[in-house]
Amino acid sequence: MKISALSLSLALAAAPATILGLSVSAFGPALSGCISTFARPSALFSTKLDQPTVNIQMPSVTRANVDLTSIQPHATETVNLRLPPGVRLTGGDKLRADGLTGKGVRVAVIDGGVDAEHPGFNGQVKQQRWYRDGEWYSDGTEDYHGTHVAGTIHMLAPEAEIYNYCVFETESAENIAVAEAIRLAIDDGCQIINMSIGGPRHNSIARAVSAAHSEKVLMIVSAGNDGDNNTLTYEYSYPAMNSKTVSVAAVYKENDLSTAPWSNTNDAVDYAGIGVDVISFRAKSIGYMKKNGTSMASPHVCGFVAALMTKDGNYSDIITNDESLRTLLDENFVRDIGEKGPNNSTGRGFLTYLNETEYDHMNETEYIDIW
Ligand SMILES: [Ca+2]
Ligand SMILES: [Ca+2]
Repeated sequence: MKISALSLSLALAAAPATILGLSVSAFGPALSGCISTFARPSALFSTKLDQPTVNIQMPSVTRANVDLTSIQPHATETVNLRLPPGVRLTGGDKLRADGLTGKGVRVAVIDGGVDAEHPGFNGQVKQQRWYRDGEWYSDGTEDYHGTHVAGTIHMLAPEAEIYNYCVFETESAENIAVAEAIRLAIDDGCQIINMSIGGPRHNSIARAVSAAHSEKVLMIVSAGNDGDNNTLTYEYSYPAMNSKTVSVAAVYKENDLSTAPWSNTNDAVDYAGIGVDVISFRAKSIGYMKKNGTSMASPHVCGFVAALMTKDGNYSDIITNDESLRTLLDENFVRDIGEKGPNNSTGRGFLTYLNETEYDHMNETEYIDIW
């Protein structure tokens, strides 16, 4: 049976409260324990099949009434990207201004296929492995999960090299594909891995995660979309629950970064990223699309960390493994959400390169107008 990202999205649309259970049944009992992606349809809790896409034209540099001074393309970019709100709230503009562009950093995107030809990537998708039968970016249903995820990472770390490992649309069991992809990413010299995927605990993946951890490869993982809007109940998803990975919850841009009701809550959640109405690249065309999910929150954190890891930057020597990363983030780049201190829905809080003043300014005045 063919596995694809949107199979899950359809299952999500049908009954978002039981995502993982449904994803298993959707993939058939023979594949129980399967891994799924964590995108959600745009309309929350919709019971019908929604197209999770809002197509947005590529920005024009001459657009009226828009201050473009802070959103000029990076020197190496051939396309004038307009940085989306989530990227800007995470500090995308400031990272670029400070020269933290991900140069010298290799990021693994274990996901669906990425449309490497999308002009927004500016050629930074350097390698694609595992699957190359038919169109990389298409599963025939316009889900385009991998391209969207990789796009967010790229916009935060425009000079990072993206290595794409396609673990969907394979004919084999995808758990094995994920474990294999993690090992390939280690061998390929990736320093950080984004996994906007998840499922029940699986030994092959746990072993691969341990291998990556001992090789000091950072792993940023979506917390999962199984949330019941109750922080006191736990929803489990792996490899996010694995203590060797960084688990990322989804929050809204609005209302003081309130938690998305479907974002998993548990004591393994480490941080939060923007995961609602996230604008990123749309495969198969020049442009953008909007998606929801912890799938979209994780790449904000991954891209941010990749930027911090910029070779010869201020933080490249500090981030040497998972533990040093957490210490750096906790001491410098966390914006607490809700009750003071860590909690089950957003962990230690929202990660951003902006200081409090800059964040408040961006939040109140800048980011929303340009879209
Ligand atoms: Ca819960
Ligand atoms: Ca808190």
